[in-house]
Amino acid sequence: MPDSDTLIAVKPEIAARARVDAARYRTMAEEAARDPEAFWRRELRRIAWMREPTRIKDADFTGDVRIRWFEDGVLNASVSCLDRHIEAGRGDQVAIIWEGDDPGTDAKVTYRELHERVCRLANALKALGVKKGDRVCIYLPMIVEAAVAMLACARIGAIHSVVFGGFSPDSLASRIQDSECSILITADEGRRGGRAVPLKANADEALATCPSIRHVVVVRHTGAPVPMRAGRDLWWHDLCAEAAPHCAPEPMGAEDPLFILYTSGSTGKPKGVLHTTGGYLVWASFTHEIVFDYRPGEIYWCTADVGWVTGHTYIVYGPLANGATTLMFEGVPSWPDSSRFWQVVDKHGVSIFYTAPTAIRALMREGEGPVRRTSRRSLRILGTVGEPINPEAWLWYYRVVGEERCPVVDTWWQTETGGILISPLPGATPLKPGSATLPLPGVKPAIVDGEGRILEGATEGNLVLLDSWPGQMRTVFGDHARFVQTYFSTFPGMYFTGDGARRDADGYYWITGRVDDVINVAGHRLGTAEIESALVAHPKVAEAAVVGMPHDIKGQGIYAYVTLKLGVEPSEALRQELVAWVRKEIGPIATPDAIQWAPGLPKTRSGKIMRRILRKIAANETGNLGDTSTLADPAVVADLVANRLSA
Ligand code: 6R9
Repeated sequence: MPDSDTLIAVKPEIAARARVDAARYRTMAEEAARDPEAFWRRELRRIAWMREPTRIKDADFTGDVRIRWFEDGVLNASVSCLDRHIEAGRGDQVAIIWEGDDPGTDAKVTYRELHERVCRLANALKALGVKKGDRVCIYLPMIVEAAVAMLACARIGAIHSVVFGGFSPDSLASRIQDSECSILITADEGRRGGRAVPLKANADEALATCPSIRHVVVVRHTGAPVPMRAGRDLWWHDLCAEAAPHCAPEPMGAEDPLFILYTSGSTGKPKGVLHTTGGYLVWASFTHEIVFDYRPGEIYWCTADVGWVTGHTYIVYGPLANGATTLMFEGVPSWPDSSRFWQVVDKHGVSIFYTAPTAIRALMREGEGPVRRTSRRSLRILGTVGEPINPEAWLWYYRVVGEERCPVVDTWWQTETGGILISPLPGATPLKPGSATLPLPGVKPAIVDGEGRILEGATEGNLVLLDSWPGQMRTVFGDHARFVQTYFSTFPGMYFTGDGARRDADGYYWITGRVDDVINVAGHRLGTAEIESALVAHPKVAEAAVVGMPHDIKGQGIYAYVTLKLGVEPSEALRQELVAWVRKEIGPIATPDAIQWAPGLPKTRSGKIMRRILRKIAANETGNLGDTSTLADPAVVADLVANRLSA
């Protein structure tokens, strides 16, 4: 069994026909660093422009922070994703393969059909009064309409804000309120693992507190009866049937917003990460092509949900900009059985497969049987994203799923980065199980110590980026000060990722996980502050502190310390009540794995909760709690240690 520093050489058969081999990677990285203007002036031509930009880059990470790319360019993202493929004679190629939750259901949509569906919805939205710059919320299951809705917004210059279908009515409402969306696009129900997800019912509950919403456009998906409020709610198919099948694309400045996507941080409510049109699309297309070595005709499958950034960039914008056939899967890996992923790979002849470590770990637990039952001959490239992958899971993916034939690209990036920043390239980079390896051309990572000093060579510390890349987020919607504060104040002049990383003697990066109060549960990013505020909103809870704990499948689990109000007795019933409460407040992804009753929380004399201690107790590292001398009441810790849960 090779250890995690094993080097797996680039496969000659992959390198021979790869878009980027080792020599080409070196040339690209060297040119992008030496003359970024020339490099990006060439690369920007990979997408369609109405007016090609002459200004390339204008970025400053100091002061007010200004990030602009291709500023005088004019384009429409939907043209790159649709019209130009039709103009190039590829209108009959399949753009989207949809695989339903139920193995018997699927659909194929060509570029020509997708174009028409997008134009019809775009016209329908216009008829509802949606204009350039307006915000449209999309709360849909993994169905083709989700991609249609995103592209229809792009077509008319509306800013989409997709909210993951697993979020609760409250979470949906706060996102709609923050960006004052005027339209909500949803469905009667979603379907996952044989169960219905009541999207319209959730939406109705959310809308009680969302006065900005004028209309709700409802996709009939499962056909379940749902109440429709007269004057407000409209059926998608009625609107689209009446709308014209052609819609002129709105000319957009490269720096006009394309979308907002909410993501959790270490403090406060989720932030509306804002991405703009030109730079984002160039980055999506560039990275999708080089990281997955995409070539025309291949079937590409990213298993993420469009509610997350991975779905935005690597199900919709990147693949469609590159004229790929992208697969959208409504279901889950374990249903009807844990062979499902590989059955879908065989059914549709998938060449490139991109998923999350948590799914790999869950499937690994089921053994090799469900994988071996399938052929998987079509697979060429495997990818992972969302959280650190342990070498054991990496090797299982490489050996069992890919039969040592397919390079595994471990892609590190964030909602904020718009696309992949650190990743192997299949034809260029020798692999090390568990390492995201090297930065892509044009990406300038560094590791800094607590004081922001750049550390050289093999080292470990905080991961920062020293310069801008086209796909970088531009601001927090409606709150630029928060953008500057969150990302550029910890280490002035640098973008701080919130992640820790190690760099080995070969210059390879190993992401060690978040160093802030963000936890990563099954690849879903959650702020501990959000879960805490949900807990303290319960009438019986006085105080709560939430930390991540190691979890075999999910990477991290949620461990909550809860202090009850005076006179309230802890009980199993109350524990269950609190679990259900958090699920209702945020959504099932925030379900606490453990709730420990805490008579008090360890605090400094100034009242700050010492999370370092709470993390160690949750991880059962109680032999080494570090310095506790600044605690206001050291007895609290002894109680927490004595009563820790082994969840
Ligand atoms: C794309 C996405 C971002 C956070 C990021 C990091 C973790 C993502 C990773 C990884 C180790 C990888 N993360 N990819 N950690 N190796 N290959 O996941 O965006 O939801 O914003 O999460 O996820 O901690 O900071 P997002």
